[in-house]
Amino acid sequence: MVKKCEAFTCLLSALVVIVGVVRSSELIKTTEARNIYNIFGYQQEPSCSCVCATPRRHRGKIVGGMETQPHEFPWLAAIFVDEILHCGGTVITELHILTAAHCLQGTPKQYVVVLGAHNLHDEIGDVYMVSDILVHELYKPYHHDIALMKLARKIRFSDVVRAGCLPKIWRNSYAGEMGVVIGWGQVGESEASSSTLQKVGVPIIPTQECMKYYKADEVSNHMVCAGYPEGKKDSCKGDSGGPLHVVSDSGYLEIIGIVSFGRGCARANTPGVYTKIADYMDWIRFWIGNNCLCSHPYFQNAFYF
Ligand code: 4AZ
Repeated sequence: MVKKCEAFTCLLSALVVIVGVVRSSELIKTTEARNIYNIFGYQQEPSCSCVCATPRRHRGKIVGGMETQPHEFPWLAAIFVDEILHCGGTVITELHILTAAHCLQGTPKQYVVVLGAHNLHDEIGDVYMVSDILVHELYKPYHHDIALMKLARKIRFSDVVRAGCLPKIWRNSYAGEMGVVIGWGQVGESEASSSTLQKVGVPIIPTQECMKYYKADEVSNHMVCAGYPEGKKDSCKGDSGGPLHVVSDSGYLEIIGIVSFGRGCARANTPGVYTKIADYMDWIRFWIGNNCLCSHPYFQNAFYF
């Protein structure tokens, strides 16, 4: 009897030691992974099992743009008020839509979010009610134009509904890169909005240069500006709150801006102005709380132009 007990205790101790070794090696692996991320200057995100962005590879209105492939940008949200398109937005967690503060000046029950849509007239996508609105506490036109919507129920992810990738590494400037902006907004300054989703490429210019085209207190370093000197291609009314993308080093689309404002649309020497998301990542992380952001894909060949 005594001997049996000793054997059992031995077995138990051995089990405890084995479990301990396995768990501590897992801990070392995680710590190493963290250190590798830190060496390359990556932010450590609490990431979900999901991967953001899309494996779709399409070559490529908004103003001066072209129709997207259906569901080419499955992170785009259409925000409606009284059944009229009000703004765009981006799915960033299974409960949150990132958009512009100037899009959310009402109460949650006024807004309806539609996901997985392409032609807003033909078919309607998945419909979500809004339970909460979080507008940046320092928002005043045109500054800190960023807000989150919390949906009343979790998003059902699918082939046509998935989260977008937010900036992974903080960047001072995106000047010289081609931005891709999308939306169902007006296809000209005095024209109607588009029923099908449009995309357009707009070159990102230095924010210092952009300040010359606007009044002194309108443009800040927390903004990204994009447009051709001759105008012609731009975001417009109705595109507000939607995403501005660049192709990341690994080839997938990274969402770096939120359509914010401009003087008219597609005018010469009048770039479109976007909220620079990289400057607000801590604000976003704080308000999404325990809801994680999807991991970034390792590599993707994307052809967008
Ligand atoms: C707007 O009124 C608006 N050209 C959005 C973007 C731009 C201009 C106006 C940028 O919502």
